[in-house]
Amino acid sequence: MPRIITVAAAQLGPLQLADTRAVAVARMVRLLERARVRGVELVVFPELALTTFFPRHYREDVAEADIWFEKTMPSVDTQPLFDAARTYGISFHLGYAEIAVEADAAGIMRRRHFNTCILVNGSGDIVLKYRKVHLPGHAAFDPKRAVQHLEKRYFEVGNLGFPVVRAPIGHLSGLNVGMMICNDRRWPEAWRVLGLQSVELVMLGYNTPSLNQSASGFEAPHLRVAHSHLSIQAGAYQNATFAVATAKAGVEDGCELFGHSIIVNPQGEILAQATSWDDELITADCDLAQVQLGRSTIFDFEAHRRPEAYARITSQVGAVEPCVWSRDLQPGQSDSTGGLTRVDDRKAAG
Ligand code: CDT
Repeated sequence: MPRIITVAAAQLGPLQLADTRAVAVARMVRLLERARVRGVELVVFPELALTTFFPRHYREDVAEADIWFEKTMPSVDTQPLFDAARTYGISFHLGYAEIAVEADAAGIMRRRHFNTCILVNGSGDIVLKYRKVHLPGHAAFDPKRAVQHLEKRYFEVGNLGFPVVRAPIGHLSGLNVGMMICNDRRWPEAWRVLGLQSVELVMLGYNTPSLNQSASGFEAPHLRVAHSHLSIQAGAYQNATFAVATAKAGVEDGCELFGHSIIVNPQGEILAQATSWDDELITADCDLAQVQLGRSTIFDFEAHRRPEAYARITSQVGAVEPCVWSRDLQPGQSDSTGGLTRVDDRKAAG
C-alpha cells in the first residue's frame, strides 16, 4: 500500500498590529476550507500565525507584550481552527506565542514565555508541541536597527528539544513528524536531531524580513530568499525527509517579509512554491517511500556517521581560533577535535 500524503503550506499575508486574532483565525479557516477541496490531509501555518510578528515592537515593560501570547490552547479565539480540523478531518500545524505556568530549571513555578508550535490532528487532539530553540535577534532596544528583532527579550529558549512523533495523520496509520521554527532551519544540528529520529516530514513556519536590519553589512534581498531555501533544501536532503516551510509574507507594520513558502522532497527538490505575498495555499503529494533512498545509501546514519569525530558539536558553543601552523606542529596525528599535534608531544607519547 503506497504511503502518499497530500500536504499544504498555508502561507499568510501580513497581519497588522491592529488585526485581532479573530481576523487571523477566520483567514486560516478559509485556507483549511480550500485545503479540504484540494484533498489536503495536513496543513502547515506559519510561525506566530495569530498576530503580527510582534518581536519587531519594543516594549520597555515586557509584561505589556503578554497581549500577544496565548494562555490556553485552544482558546475562544482559536477554537474555530480546532472545529474546522474536526469537521474536515484535516490536521494542522500552528505557530503561536505561548505563556506556560511551569517549573523552570531551578524548580520554581512561574509564567514562562515561548515561541511555540503545535500539531493538531483531524480529531482536534494536540499530538506534538515544540518550543523554538534558536532565538535570533537581541534582548535590549538596538538604536542601530531600523526595525527591532526582540525574540531574545520576549521568549525563553525552548525546553522540549527537537521532538519527533509517529502519529496517525490523514489516512496514514503512522507518519514520523517533527518540527522546527524559523531561524532553527539555518542550523544543521536541528535537522540532524530530527533526522536521527527517522523524521519523514518536517513542519516549519517562519517570519523573515526581506532586508537584513542588523546594520552589520549588506545582504542582497534575493540572497535572503536563497539562504532560506538553501537551508531547507539541504536539511531535507541530508536527513532524507520531506519539509513543509510556510511563511508569513508581505508588508506587515511597514516591514516586508519575503514569503516564498516551499514544500521540499528528500532529494532537496522544491515541489511547490508560493508566488504571492498573500494568503496562499500550495500543495504537494508526498510519496513517503522517497525517504528510503537517502536513508539506505549516502545518509545511512548507522553505516556512516562518526560521532566520535563530532565532539565539538555538543561540547562547544562559539568558534575557537585554530592552531597556528609552524614546523613543530604536525598534521595527521590529531586528537578527536581535529587539532594539530606538537612534534614534541608526539615524541613524548612514544
Ligand atoms: N523569526 C525568525 O526567526 N526570523 C529570522 C530572522 C533573523 S533576523 C534577526 C530568520 O532566521 O529567518
